[in-house]
Amino acid sequence: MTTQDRGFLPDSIRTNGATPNPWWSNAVVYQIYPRSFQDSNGDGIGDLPGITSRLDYLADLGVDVVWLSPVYKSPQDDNGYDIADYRDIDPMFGTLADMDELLEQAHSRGLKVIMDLVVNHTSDEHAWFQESRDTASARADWYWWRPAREGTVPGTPGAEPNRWGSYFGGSAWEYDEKRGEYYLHQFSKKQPDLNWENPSVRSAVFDMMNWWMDRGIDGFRMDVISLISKQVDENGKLPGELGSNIPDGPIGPEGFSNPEPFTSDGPRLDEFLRQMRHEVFSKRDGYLTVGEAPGLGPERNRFITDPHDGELDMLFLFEHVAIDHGPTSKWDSVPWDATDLKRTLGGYQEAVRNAGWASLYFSNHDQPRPVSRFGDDSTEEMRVRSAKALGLLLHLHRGTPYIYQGEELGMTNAGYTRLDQYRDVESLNLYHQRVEDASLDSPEEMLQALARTSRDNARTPMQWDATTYAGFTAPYAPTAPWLSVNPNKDHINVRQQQREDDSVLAFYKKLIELRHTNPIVSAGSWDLLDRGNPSVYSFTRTLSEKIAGESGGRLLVVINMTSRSERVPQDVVSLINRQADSDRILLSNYDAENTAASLLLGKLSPWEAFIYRLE
Ligand code: TEU
Ligand code: CA
Repeated sequence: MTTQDRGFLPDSIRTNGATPNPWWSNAVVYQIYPRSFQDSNGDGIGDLPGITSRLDYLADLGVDVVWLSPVYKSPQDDNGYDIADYRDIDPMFGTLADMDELLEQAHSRGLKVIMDLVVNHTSDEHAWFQESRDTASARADWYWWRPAREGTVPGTPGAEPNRWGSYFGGSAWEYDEKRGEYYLHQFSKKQPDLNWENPSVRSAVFDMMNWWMDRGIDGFRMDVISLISKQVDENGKLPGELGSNIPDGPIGPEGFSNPEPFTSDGPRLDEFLRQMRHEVFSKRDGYLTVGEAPGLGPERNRFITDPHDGELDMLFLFEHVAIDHGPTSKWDSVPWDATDLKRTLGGYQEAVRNAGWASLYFSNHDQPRPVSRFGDDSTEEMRVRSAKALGLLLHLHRGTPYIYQGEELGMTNAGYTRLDQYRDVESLNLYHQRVEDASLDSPEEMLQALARTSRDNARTPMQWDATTYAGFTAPYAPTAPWLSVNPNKDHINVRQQQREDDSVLAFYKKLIELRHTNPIVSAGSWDLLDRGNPSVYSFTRTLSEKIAGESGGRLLVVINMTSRSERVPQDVVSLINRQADSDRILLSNYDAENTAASLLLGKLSPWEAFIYRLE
């Protein structure tokens, strides 16, 4: 198969008149976190030659697109989301030549490659920022510089320009001795926010994007792209700044306000994204753009992804990965049930019914592992059943599914019990601030919160086999992996699952194949059943024969989201009409006979999930 025909739907099939049949309309994307995927040189850190050596695995899995988390030159304060040179590869990951080789090898296997684009901020070590520290330089206005509050001593608490807190803890402002002013950083202090108001910043970013597109990449995943336009008053002042006409938001328990209402979905976001489309993508095709969009809801998703509005192909929304978050912080967890997922995922689906497109994800390098979080990893049997159930649930929605490395194995949270096992800047900052500086939590409480929610849960090395370092790096490698391997690599690993027909891996392959071969899965409309049921998630997918001819039809999808048996919902009973024909079961995480029996008895087994062909 060539790159061209992968992902294409037959011409006759339109996605229900909505998005006009782009190449990615039945594609599946696989996210690689390069640090943790495959080490090729024994330094304990994954790298580009390592990824290239595993492309056959990805081709065999059947995915269409690979998204690489950042591999650019970086001091690695936030594992590469702090970029010091956009046009070079960090030596830790390899060279530009290694990147070219990866692209060539991927393309020859029919795989597209998109890179992470991190342009809300750069590293403080980027040449742009270093120059910007000098008020006389041409780049003086490339970042959000502000003086200390009048009547305060610069650099002392309370002298910050406003009260915004950083997402990684502490103030969002850092004082720079050289410039004698503060700069804004929504993330770590080594990630200063770029000033997109300045047209030269925008053209420098678009030049760089064109440079990569010309080099042969197939698009970008755009980091926190919803944050690039900040709300300012008519004098260019940020909320809460001295003399600003816009007040700051409420101050939280840690003494800071949340910048999100003022920095997410700012007044010029659409304008900036259209300009980007025009400057970088308008003369190209066969590419994919996906924007990470904290703070945006389903309606804005519809607008931004509607091709008529000319912005982005799809967005990552956050509502469904916040259903277990407490009211003020992701570190307090609250109970959730299937109705929360139906409300959030369902809300995305309903908003793009007639225009626009959805991305589908449970997992990425920032989220805990879905099988530990939404599934049940307490026994091996439940881990396998629930990993498959969650995969089936997600992949049977309408949109573009994203698989994060290891999700296809049902990899679990890290299970760390000590602070010295963590590496993530967010986790470490938080512990220091909440436990050591402010005594808001006890060490035990914080370790529990980290074990549940830390981003390092997703970042443990990929489990290829059962050897000492899980095949991520050679067992005799001089350096241990940068983050320790989960001991459950002994039984959860690629090699093992490739040998078993009923592994989570084998099940994911079927899900991917189904999206490629069954137009109802990629194009059919989505209709929720039994909205109020807290235990069973069920819906139908329908593709009318008028659009799809023989490929049309209707699928019923049912997922028991608990580790108990549950009654088959009444809606499902009436659709199946007591036929319960095992030949109609397209896929089940039990076997088809078993599922047919469940339907006849009206009782679903724990985490039972299946697709039933109605018409
Ligand atoms: O994440 C931004 C984001 O909104 C998060 O998921 C964030 O990690 C979380 O809210 C913190 O509590 C993106 C990247 O995916 C993340 O890895 C980077 O650290 C961040 O941007 C800054 O570049
Ligand atoms: Ca390496």
